[in-house]
Amino acid sequence: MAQMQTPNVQMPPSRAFTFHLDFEGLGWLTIDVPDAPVNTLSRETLAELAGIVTALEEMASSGELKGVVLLSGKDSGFIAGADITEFDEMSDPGVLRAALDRAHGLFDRIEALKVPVVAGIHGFCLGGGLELALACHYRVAVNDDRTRLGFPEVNLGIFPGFGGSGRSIRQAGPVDAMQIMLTGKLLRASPARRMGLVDKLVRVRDTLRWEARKAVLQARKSSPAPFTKRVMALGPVRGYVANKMRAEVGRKAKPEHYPAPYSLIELFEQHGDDWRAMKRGEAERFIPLMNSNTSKNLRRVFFLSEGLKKQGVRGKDKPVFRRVHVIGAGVMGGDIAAWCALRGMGVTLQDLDMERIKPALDRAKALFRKRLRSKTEIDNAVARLEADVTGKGLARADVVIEAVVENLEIKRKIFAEAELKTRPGAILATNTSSIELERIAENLTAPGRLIGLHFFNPVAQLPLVEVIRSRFNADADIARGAAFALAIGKSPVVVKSAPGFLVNRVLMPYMLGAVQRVEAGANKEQIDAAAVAFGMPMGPIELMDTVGLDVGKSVAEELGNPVAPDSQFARLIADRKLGRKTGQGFYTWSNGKAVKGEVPPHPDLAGLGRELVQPLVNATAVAVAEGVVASDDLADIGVIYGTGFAPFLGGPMQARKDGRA
Ligand code: T1G
Repeated sequence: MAQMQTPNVQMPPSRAFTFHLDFEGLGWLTIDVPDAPVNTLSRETLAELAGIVTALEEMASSGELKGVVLLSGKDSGFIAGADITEFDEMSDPGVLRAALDRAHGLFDRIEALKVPVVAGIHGFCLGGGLELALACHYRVAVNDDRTRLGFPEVNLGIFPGFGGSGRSIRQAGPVDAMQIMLTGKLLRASPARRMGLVDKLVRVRDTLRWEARKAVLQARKSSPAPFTKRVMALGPVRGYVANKMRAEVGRKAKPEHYPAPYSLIELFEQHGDDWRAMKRGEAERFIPLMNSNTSKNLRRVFFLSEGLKKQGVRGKDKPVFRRVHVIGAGVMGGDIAAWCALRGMGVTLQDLDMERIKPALDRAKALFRKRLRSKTEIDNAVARLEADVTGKGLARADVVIEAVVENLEIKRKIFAEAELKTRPGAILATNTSSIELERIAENLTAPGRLIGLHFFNPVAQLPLVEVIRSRFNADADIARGAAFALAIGKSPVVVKSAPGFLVNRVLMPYMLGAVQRVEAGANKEQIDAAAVAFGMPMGPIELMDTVGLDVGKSVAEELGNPVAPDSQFARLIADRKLGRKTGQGFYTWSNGKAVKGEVPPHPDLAGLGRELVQPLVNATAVAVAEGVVASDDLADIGVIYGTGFAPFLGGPMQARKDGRA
């Protein structure tokens, strides 16, 4: 370790930064925001950095300073971005503009320092953190599985506001840079290096310092993107590229719902060939976006999702889960087993014979190939998922998840056996979507061991797991269930054991209401288009076909809304036209897609959509009132994560409060 020198220039006091000058004249600047799990750039932290940069400028001028290395002192990573908790208090455009101008000025000064400034990156380097790294002259990153770089701002209804729009284009070229800003996609170190956002990779964090030191002493500078990339932002090509980006974004988000990506594309269209102009143009667009309803709601959704992480058991009592035994190798059981194996668990998948288990293993392999990069990782995941016809995995399991047919007697039998064969601390969980837990658990010796872990189809896409609580469960049973859901990267929402729990309970009236309109002669394409115009990810009729009309019927009956025997719905079921899985339901399905006709014109499609979701909003309010879910916030995040309900509206309860649903 280089011994420390006392700089001739006095460093200002700082809570978030430490600095020392070594015998070679290298300044080692470490950010470690106190009492926080991750580093974020609050106004206070940025003000401290500004004072430090003033001292660095003086030391560089005096020749005392040969270069600066910026590192993070946190294990979690480099910097997670600007401090989102401050955004609501900066709603005044003048306050926000001044804050942005200060940040821009500060980052410009860092870039203008007369000595090399090198960023050493490990773990998260996101948003404003990546923008700060891009203002440095050179970037070294640890090439391991924890390093992630990116601009998640678009998930908050904004886009990079500290100069990152221009600097990322300068480094990565317009197409790649815009792609990661428009999608919020996070990059591992190696792709970030290929893209030009990072200059050098090291294998482990310990060598960051060494490599960064070399970069300073050799005065290495990052190269801007080559002309072959930059050409995509020149002249008429830029307009063409901008339209392609607009079309791509339009496939997932409407401008009236999510203005940020469209505003960023306009900024690119205006200044994409001049990164400094791009950077200068950020603030006037950033400010209205930050104050938009969409951004306020998306920030709330972010903090609600962060709050879900606290539902598990944390700290020293945090349980460790290694082995999962899944009973039932159907679509849900197989996909739950595959997901657990993907997330590192050892999994045994039980069913009556190999013929039933093999399709699930095949689907799992396809998921591993899609989500994992190297052959080794794929092979390891495959090895973690074992067929288990005899159920030998029960005895070693930390968690048992039953996902068999919705038959009460079969479930009771399964748990009666599981209770005897599993270790006392093992979690017993059912993935039932409709049977109240009490009826499954009541004959067990320890009924409190049984909880619900209700996953959503497709398991690999939908983050929500409803952790179902029966009257037999203690808080600890539920906390362990939530901890397991978090351990496999899911978002747990605790829900009381009541018909339909939360998501099915609110979805069903919405879907059945739409079906009734179609039965009364409404056009199904128009109904679905209206729901999407409102902000749902998919229309209710297409959703019913996707879920399966037979499943819809059984959940409807469970909720006391039986399907009328003389209805088109009942006739479709009678004819085994069950939706996507049989190729025919309300729609004809081809290659997994609903074949849709033209949407008849409607004077206020979004207004019709708002009418359609009323049953969903009302059912959510009733679920909260009945204590099925503990609060409006948990209902909102649960419905957003379980149904894709318009995140830009903040969920059904927030939308109702805002008079938008
Ligand atoms: N601001 C404030 N708090 C933050 C934060 C942020 N940017 N990022 C994380 N936290 C808090 C989080 O609420 C939680 O707090 C703790 O830190 C993280 O613990 C100008 C404007 C980084 C992937 O959007 O995605 O930069 O609940 O358990 O699971 O262009 O946090 O513990 O009290 O979540 O390992 C852009 C958001 C900001 C990143 C870590 N950056 N953060 O997840 O840890 S906008 C983001 C995350 C911006 C500039 C713009 C995740 C994480 P608490 P954790 P984790």
